[in-house]
Amino acid sequence: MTYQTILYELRDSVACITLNRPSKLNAFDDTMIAETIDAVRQAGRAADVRCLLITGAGRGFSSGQDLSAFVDRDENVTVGEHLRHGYHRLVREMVGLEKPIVAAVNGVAAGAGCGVALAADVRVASDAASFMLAFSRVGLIPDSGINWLLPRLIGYARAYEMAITAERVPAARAAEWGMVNRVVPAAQLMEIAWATALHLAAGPTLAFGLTKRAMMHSFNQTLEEALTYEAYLQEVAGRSDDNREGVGAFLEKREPTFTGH
Ligand code: LHQ
Repeated sequence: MTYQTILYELRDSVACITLNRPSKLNAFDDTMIAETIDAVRQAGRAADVRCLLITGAGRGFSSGQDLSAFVDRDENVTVGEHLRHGYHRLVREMVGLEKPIVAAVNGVAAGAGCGVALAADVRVASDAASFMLAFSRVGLIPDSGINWLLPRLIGYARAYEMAITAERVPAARAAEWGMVNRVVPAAQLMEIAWATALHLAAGPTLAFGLTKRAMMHSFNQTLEEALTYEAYLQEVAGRSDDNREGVGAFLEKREPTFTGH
């Protein structure tokens, strides 16, 4: 698929998606939603991709739904259908992707753009970035999985307050709250985000994928269920080349070379 609204680049086992509608702070129109879903799927299917990096072109990460495109939409499509057909599929693809996703949050992440950032696994934010649940400004509730993802990251009180005030939360406060993993100077963001993604891509990525599955499943499990599932997944990891390599490297006092198998 040739993309019009995103860039897709592959470098040393890292696929990078750049949301690319900078004049609208990378607001999502239907094309950008469809292309981002397709690119995440492509990264999932490609055996040579072991980590996904996602960022925005220009000064924003994403300002969420393109409101002008939404006003001009086919009126037979309800908001619920728009979500089910678009953002829900995107969030499911990201959360279900058994490869780590690094979001390089370069600027404002608002509305559904915040949801996309939250659906990544590791957020590296520029000191110029901010997070905003813009929904209530247009009389809506948070969507794109935010009601599920955000209280789990920062707790109900902060998440609910972000939703009802729609205030911009600067990167430093977001880090303090546990919404981002680290904040870096804007000028170094992409260098650090690429280094993070390349480092992860050289790791035991089968185990990284299984860890994501175990932790995501745990949210809906009892301790007993989580222990059972964890033992099952560890059987899978325990049969991997990476497990053999990791143990061998430790005993031989050398650096391991992981393949993701
Ligand atoms: C935009 C947008 C935008 C279009 C900036 N659309 N043009 C799901 C299902 C169904 C329905 C609706 O929504 C959803 C999910 C959602 O995401 S709802 C929330 C939608 N997003 C928003 O409400 C955020 C709207 N944007 C803003 O409040 C501001 O742009 C923020 C605070 C993000 C950034 O402010 P500034 O840094 O001051 O930038 P700006 O406002 O000047 O924006 C730059 C340009 O981008 C500007 O265009 P212009 O032609 O005047 O230069 C904006 O109109 C355009 N833009 N966001 N979402």
